[in-house]
Amino acid sequence: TSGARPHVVLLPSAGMGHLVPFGRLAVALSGGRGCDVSVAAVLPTVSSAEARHLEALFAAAGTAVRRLDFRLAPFDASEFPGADPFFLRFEAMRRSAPLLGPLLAAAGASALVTDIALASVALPVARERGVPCYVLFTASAAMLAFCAYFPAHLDSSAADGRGGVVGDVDVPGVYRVPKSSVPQALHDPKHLFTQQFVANGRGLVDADGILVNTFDAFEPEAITALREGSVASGFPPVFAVGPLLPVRFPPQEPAEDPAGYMQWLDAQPARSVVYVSFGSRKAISPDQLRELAAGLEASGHRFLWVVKSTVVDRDEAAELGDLLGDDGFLGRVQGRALVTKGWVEQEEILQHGSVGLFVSHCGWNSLTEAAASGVPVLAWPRFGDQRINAAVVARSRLGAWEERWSWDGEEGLVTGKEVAEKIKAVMADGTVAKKAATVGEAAAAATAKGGTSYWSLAEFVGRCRD
Ligand code: BUP
Repeated sequence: TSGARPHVVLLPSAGMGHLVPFGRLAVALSGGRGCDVSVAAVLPTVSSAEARHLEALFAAAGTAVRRLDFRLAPFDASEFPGADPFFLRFEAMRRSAPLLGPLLAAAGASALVTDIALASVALPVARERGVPCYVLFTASAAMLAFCAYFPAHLDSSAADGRGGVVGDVDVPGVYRVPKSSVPQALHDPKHLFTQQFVANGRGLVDADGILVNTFDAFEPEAITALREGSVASGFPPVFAVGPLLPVRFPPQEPAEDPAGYMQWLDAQPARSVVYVSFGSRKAISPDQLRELAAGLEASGHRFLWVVKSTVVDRDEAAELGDLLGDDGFLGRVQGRALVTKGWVEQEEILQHGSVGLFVSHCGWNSLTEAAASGVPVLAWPRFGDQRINAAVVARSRLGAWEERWSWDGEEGLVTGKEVAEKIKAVMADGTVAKKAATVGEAAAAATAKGGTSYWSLAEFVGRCRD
C-alpha cells in the first residue's frame, strides 16, 4: 500500500566487485531511507573473501539488513570446461532463478534489486509474483550504455553479412567504443559470457528501473543518452546513485593490517605516495611484474604496492620474494616503499592524505572510490569492462590513460622505463591533481542531501513505496 515501509530484496552475484556495491546499497537504503532491506546470501559462496564480506556486512548492519539464504540448485560445471569461475557462478545462479519466486514470496518483498548477471532470468520470476524488479548495475554508465546497445549491434552485424563479427561499437548518443576496448569474451558469439551478456542486455528494457553506481557529473553523456532513450528506446528510468559510500565495518580481531600500511602512510608526506593495485581477478605475468617493479623503483617516488598473483579474490599464498624475483628489489626500495600481498582496506588507503596517485586496473568500484577521494588515477586496464572504464577516467579528467598500454598484449611488455616516465609525468602535473580534486568535490556534492545521487535514491525509494 502507498506510504507503507517497503521491503527491498537485494540479489548480488559473484565477485567482490559485485558484492561490495550491493552491501553499500543495502546500508544506504536501510539507514535513514525508511526501507526494510534483505540481502540474499548466495550459497555456497565462491571465495572465502565473499563469505567474510557477507558475515561482516550482516554484523555491521545489525538488524537493519536481514539475511536471506539463497541456496543454488546443483550445477554441473563440466559442461563448460576451462570457463572462468565467475562466469560459471553466473550461470549456476541463472539456472537457479526459478527458486527465487518462493524466496520473494516468503520474504514478502515489495521490490527486487538484482545484479545484471541475473537480469534476464530474475525479471520474469519477479514479474510473475507481481514484484517490481530493478537492476543495480555495478559498473559504469558507459558500460551500461554499451550493454544496452550491444545486442542491437550484433543483430545489425548479422543482418549485413558480417556474421556477428564485432568491430568498433558506436553506442548511439554516447561514443564509439573501439574494438580494442570491447571485452575480450564478446568477440566470440558462442562464449558463455557473450550469451549471458546479450540476454541481460536485451532484458534491461523490461526492468522497472536501473540503479547505477555513478553520478551525473562524472558520466553526463552516458547518463543523459540512456535517460533520453538514444541508446535503446523505451529504456527504463536510470537512477545514478553513486558513489555508493563504504560500509564502516567494526575493526576485526586479529587486526586486518599486519603489514602496517596505514601506519606507514601516516609517516609519509601529503600526496607523495603512489598506490598501486590491479585487483585480484587475473594473474599478472612474472615478466610484466618485474617491469612494473623496475618502473616503480626508477620513478623515484614513494609507493605502496599491493602485489597479487592468484586468480580468486583475497586468497594469496605465494611469497613476495618468489613473485618479484631475487634481484634485491625489496631491499633497494626499503624505506620509501611498502610492498605487501593479500587484501588491504583500499577505501581507507585512498582516503589517506599521503596518497597522491592510484595506478589502477580500473575495476569500477576502485574508480568510484578514487573519485570519492579525489585521488588521481593512472589507468592501466586489464580485461573485461576496464578499458571502457579507463575512458571514463580520461573523459572526466579523474586522471590519465595511456591507451597503448595493455597486459600481455600483442604490443608486448610495457617496459619499466615507460612506467617510470609516466608516473613521474603524472605526479609532476599539478593540473591532474586539481582536476581529480574537482571530481572529488562533485562526488561529495552528488551524495550530500539535495545532490543528484541523493535525489535519485529518494526517487527509487518513492517508487518502491507506491
Ligand atoms: Br584487490 C582489493 N582491497 O586488496 P573493483 C580490492 N578491494 O578493499 P573488480 C580492497 O574490492 P578485482 C583489495 O576497494 C573495491 O571495492 C576495492 O572492486 C576492494 O574490481 C573492490 O575495483 C574491487 O570493481 O576486479 O572489477 O571486481 O576483483 O580484480 O578487483
